[in-house]
Amino acid sequence: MDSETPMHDRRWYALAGFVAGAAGLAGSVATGWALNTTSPVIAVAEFVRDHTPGPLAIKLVHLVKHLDKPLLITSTAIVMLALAVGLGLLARRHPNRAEFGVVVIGALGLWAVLLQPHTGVAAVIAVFVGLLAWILLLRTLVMKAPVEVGQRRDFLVIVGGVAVVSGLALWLGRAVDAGTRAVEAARAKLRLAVTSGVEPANATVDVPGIEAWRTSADNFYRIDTALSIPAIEPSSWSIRIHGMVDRELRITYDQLIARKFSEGWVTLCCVSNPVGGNLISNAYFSGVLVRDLLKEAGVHSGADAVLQTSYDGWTCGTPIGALTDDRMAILAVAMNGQPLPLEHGFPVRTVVPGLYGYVSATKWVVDMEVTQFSKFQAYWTERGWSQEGPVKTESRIDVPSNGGRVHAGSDGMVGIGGVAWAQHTGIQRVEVQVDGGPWQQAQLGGVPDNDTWVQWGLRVPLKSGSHQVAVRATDKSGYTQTPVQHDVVPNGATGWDAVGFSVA
Ligand SMILES: Nc1nc2c(c(=O)[nH]1)N[C@H]1C(S)=C(S)[C@@H](COP(=O)(O)O)O[C@H]1N2
Ligand SMILES: [Mo]
Repeated sequence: MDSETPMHDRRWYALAGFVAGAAGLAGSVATGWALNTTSPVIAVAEFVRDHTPGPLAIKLVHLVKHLDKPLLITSTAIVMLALAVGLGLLARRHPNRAEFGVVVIGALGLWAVLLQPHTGVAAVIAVFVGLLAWILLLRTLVMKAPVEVGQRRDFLVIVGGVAVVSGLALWLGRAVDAGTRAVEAARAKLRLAVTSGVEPANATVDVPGIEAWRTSADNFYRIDTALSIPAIEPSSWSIRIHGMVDRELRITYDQLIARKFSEGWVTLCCVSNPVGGNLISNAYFSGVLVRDLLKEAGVHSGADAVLQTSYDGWTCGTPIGALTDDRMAILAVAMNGQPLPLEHGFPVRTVVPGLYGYVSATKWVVDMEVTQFSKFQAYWTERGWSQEGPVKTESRIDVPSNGGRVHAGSDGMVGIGGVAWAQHTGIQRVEVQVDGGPWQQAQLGGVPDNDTWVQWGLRVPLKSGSHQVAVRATDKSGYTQTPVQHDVVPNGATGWDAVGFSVA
């Protein structure tokens, strides 16, 4: 019995440290939610995100897919909890040093919070709530740590109580989540003079299983670095256009939506979309032409870039040519006839046909600085991605799926189809190669212009057994997709998509 006591003893302190730390983190996260601000846990996770080398970040994101954000936040919390356990153990002999350790962690959290844009008093309050809860609980629990068996029950009751209160605080904070609710409500009230677009009558090729030509807002791919989605009231949004211009502009949301809207179909694509991947979507966007705004501002000669900044501090550099030529580069306020969803940039985002999202499609955009590429680095160029990111001509096979098993029709034919894109250049031709044979031209669906993807399809006679199909597109500049497989870094993947399947 006696020899066991020290061992148990340490476990109680570890538990005290864990519970105090967990309650502190919960307190700060709950306060952050309730006050619609960041919490130190998220801020530290964002710090880790911003300091992970670019190529490594991409590999990790590909490895864990859409779990990247939850995983990053969870592992940050786990590291913090491990530190909390350590401080609990330290408190057994050196309670003052342990409390000092908590203060140091709190200071680091505060520093990470202050590094984020748009942190106000609320974010600082969230840190202090967490810090206070952590220290007070550590002090209390360490004093109550059981020395004798008879005291264990009391201790566990306190620990259980703390856990319940922390859970409640998190639940309450989530429920309050005042900012997001208010913004969702403001979004629901908006009545924008926009339309939802009419799909070209022949957009859909007659091969079942090809991804829908129009992507619904719910199915639209989502890529961003935001660990918590910015909640911005339209009434508090404005954009500043400045830098190498004759007159600086500041435009509020009401001023923006009072202007003439341009509308059109645009297929957005992510530079990290691998061959055959689905980080590409097509929707009808409505907004105000950037070139009109730049004209009003009066761009100086010598400017070659616009440095865009989002509300949450993400940046990208867009060639000024793509924002001032005849393409529909807009500050978009709606997608498929509805105000942008929060996760796609509400209330205003940039959309530029022909460029990958990482150099153009700023969500929650609040600042445009007319400048020169030689004068800045943006979020992804700092991490090794190219300065310029025109979308590469590509094509994808949707059916049959790779490794799939299909049935031939009664006529012995099998449908093959997918999508091809060369935004702002246009697709001329799509060809399909079956089992290494000659290239056969596929039928193309209709498109409104060159800024969207195009469906392609054909039916081929196939005997039962296994087959291989490859696809390649040729764009209207005459370029045919190279078979050379290239990784997504630094400016987009190349290569032919191919699938193997069997016919039953
Ligand atoms: N504020 C902000 N805007 C952003 C990003 C981001 O991380 N933050 N990511 C860009 C990238 S890489 C892409 S591909 C598109 C994706 O837009 P979507 O999520 O609406 O599809 O947004 C772009 N705009
Ligand atoms: Mo992207």
